[in-house]
Amino acid sequence: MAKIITIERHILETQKQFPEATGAFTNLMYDMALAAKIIARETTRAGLAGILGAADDHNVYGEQQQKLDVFADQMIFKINDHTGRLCAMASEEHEGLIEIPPHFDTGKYVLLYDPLDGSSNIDVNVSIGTIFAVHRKVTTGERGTLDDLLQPGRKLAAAGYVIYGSSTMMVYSTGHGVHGFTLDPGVGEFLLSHENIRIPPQALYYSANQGNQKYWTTGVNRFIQHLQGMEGEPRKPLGHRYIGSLVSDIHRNLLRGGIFIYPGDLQKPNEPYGKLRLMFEAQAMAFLVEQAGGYASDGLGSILDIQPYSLHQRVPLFIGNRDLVELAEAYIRRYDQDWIAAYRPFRERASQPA
Ligand code: P6P
Repeated sequence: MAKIITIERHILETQKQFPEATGAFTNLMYDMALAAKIIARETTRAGLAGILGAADDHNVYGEQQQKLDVFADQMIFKINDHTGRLCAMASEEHEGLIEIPPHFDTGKYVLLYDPLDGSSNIDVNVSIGTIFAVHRKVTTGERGTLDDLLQPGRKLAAAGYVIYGSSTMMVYSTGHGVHGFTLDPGVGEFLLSHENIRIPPQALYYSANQGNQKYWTTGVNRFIQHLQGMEGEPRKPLGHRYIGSLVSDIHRNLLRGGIFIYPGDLQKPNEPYGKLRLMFEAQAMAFLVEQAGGYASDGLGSILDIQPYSLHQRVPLFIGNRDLVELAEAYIRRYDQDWIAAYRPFRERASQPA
């Protein structure tokens, strides 16, 4: 019979090999696993809310029915605010830093999270996800500050995502490989199902919203046509798969090989940076994909090397098989100097004098 490995056992076993992986990670990952189980339960019921929820939009427990992303956001905060492991948090649903309540102890990590990414897909029963990232505290005060949150992805202590799909999976890394756990609802435990995920060397898919094609830059357009076997070096065309839920698209490409792109464009010349958020989506996914042997870029260079200047800053994202992401960079360097000139100041803002 195969070994039954829970998240706790897996981290304890990892700890033996890497002493610096402290017990705090076990607890932090468990906190996120608990949040995932509770959110999973709510997402599977979401479609029923209208039926089960009373006319005054209270659910069967008499609780005020909340939008699922608000519920997820509050759930993650409440599970983490009192543990003494964190000195600050930040959420895609909140404009600024989220303080640890003054009556709780603080710790040496900060948590950044997108509580329910792709939540517009809930009503049509498409899988959605939670994304989270953990940085180490770098400031000396007791409570965290923006400097503890706005760190480059290269410094991440851990990151992960939960995918609420045909099954609920939690995928995370503490810097020693990427590992996937599948929720056994009967036991209420996440069990190791995908140890040491490595992106397959041959990509099968590309993921892009073709509806934006008219706005894509020349380099991006020619890169996509190359993936379709119609431009540049002859190649077998890649299949096109696009769910419109970042976690689902990247998870599939991680397991099967592929590239996801959400490029910047010049539709609005003063907003050349695309749609996805660096601190709540791109950094965590870039950390995970690089840990699995892939690569993530904003078109100019690694997402993990970007020094953030704002919690909600947006970045273009090319993520997946390294050879394809680097090819995208080459197409952009060759054909998109005008876009690069418009975007570069945003990428380098943090290093400019305030
Ligand atoms: P579009 C969901 O809203 C999201 O933030 C990601 O999960 C997803 O990859 C992207 O936006 C989809 O954006 O413009 O293609 O609908």
